[in-house]
Amino acid sequence: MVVRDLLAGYLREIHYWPIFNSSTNDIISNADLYEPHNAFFIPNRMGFPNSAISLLRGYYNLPPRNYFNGDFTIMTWVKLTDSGHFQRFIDCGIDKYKAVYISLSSGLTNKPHFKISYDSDRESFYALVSDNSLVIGVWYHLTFIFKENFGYYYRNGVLDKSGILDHPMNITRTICYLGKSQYTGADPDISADFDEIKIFNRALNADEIFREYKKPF
Ligand SMILES: [Ca+2]
Repeated sequence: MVVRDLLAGYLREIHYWPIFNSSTNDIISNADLYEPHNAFFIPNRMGFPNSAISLLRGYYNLPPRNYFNGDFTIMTWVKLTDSGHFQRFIDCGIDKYKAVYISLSSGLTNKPHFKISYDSDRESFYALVSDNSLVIGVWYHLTFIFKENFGYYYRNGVLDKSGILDHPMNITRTICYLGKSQYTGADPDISADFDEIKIFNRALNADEIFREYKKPF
């Protein structure tokens, strides 16, 4: 039962960056994080050495892939270590108006902000903005979902916010960052620690998200 569930869960992930043994490789699809800037390996939240990454106004690149092409789920463990104007978790597209981007702060509020811009020369009208600030120095499990025109944001396995979002384009995303904005100059690189980053090519349900949150690693 447990083995079958684990295997089924594993197979539904399309990208998984567990961060361990000083590696930022994607162990499912080889979309290895590369060219780190101001990035360091640190103990994860359980104290295992070299099992999480710390970005201090830093970022990684993600290789070109079609990461988001319909319903999707992206999740991570994250701990903010400083505030920053729209500092990014992920910013991934072909230019800044054709991108999926998730900030861990709307403005300087530390309230997560989720937006998908589609095939235009301006930002999407729609955005999902949490009403609840993340506390600096606290680990959270955050999940962002797109499903049939709606976005959903879960914090520690519990739904925090939902609302209309634009669709992601079905494209190979050639400009893709962990921790960096395409609005260079306006938004600083992030100061945060990350661990256990996963992307699924479908919308996980509430039970599945809670199980991910409860996984002991
Ligand atoms: Ca890890």
